Amino acid sequence: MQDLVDSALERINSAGTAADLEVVRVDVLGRKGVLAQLSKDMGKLTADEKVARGKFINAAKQTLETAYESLRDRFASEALTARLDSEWLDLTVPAPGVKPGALHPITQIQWEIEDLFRSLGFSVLDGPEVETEHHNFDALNIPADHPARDMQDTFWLDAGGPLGRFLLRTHTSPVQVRGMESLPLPLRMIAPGRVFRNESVDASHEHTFYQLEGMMIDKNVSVGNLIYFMKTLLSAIFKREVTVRLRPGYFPFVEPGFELDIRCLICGGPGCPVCKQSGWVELLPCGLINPHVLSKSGIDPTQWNGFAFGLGLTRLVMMRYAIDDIRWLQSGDLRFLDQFKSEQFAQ
Ligand code: FA5
Repeated sequence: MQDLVDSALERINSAGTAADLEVVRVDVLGRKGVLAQLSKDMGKLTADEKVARGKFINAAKQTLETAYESLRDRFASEALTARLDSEWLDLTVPAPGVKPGALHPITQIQWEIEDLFRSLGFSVLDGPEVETEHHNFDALNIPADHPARDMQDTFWLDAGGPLGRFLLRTHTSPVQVRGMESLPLPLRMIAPGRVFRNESVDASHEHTFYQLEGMMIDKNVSVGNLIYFMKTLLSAIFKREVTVRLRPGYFPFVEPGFELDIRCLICGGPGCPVCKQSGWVELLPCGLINPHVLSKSGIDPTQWNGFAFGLGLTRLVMMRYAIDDIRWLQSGDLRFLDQFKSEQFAQ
């Protein structure tokens, strides 16, 4: 009997593959296998012999099953390892056909200007794109019945609060008000961001574009200070001489107010669709802060004054890279965007 068990064990241990082992399992442990043979003549045995045979069969069963299971598990683990090796995937390898992205040219220039103004002691503020009527208009000296509201038609929300209805901000100037509410005096701040207007789109006008607001409040701020900062900004961005002109401009929140225009860098002056054939592009309206605006935000205009400007950031990017149509900037067209990669990686 022991021989039978030994040779069954030998057969199990010498199975070379999972398939061989399965055949052996049926032969040895199956219904007609060794164990079944050992039980075959049980009926002819005495009671004591039956007990001894039962014990023997149980021990044999355990030995054979243990040998079988350990070999079965070994084959399974080897199969799994082989499969993992063959299907091994390096998740860090870039997928074929996916090109690394880059910062949008507006973001690149915005960051450059932020760095410049930080170096001049300005804080960089962020404001909400969904604004209150108070911050976007009233606090800037543009009450509900003022014609200046027509210059910036926008998208109104049904909801509102104690500070009036909500709207998509038409300019970054509301962040001036938020700056006056939150920063101690004297203050220097800039606020880049996205603004929205309900207007027809053409080569130089978008419904959604970027501005960069700037404001300085101190004692005895002059137009000379304002012009100094505007010139510093333009020469840092263009890194060359650009022709500008300053002319009076009307904005209810500055007095006096100016329009700073840049000689069109697309056509160089003779006229094109970007400059509406005028040779000049409106870029940087600015002025000294209207005393009413200061007092509306709780600042004493007899003690403090300041300047503010509202750079057309999207237009500045157009001028810097000679982009002849503003619509390229929001097109998401990779043929356009790819051109700005090398510039970014060079920095
Ligand atoms: C304003 O938005 C004022 N808040 C600017 C200001 C701030 C004046 C502080 C004084 C003191 P304006 O509507 O002109 O002004 O817009 C400012 C600049 O944004 C323009 O010079 C122009 O460069 C840009 N801009 C205006 N409308 C568009 C448009 N639809 N698409 C692209 N750029 C525009």
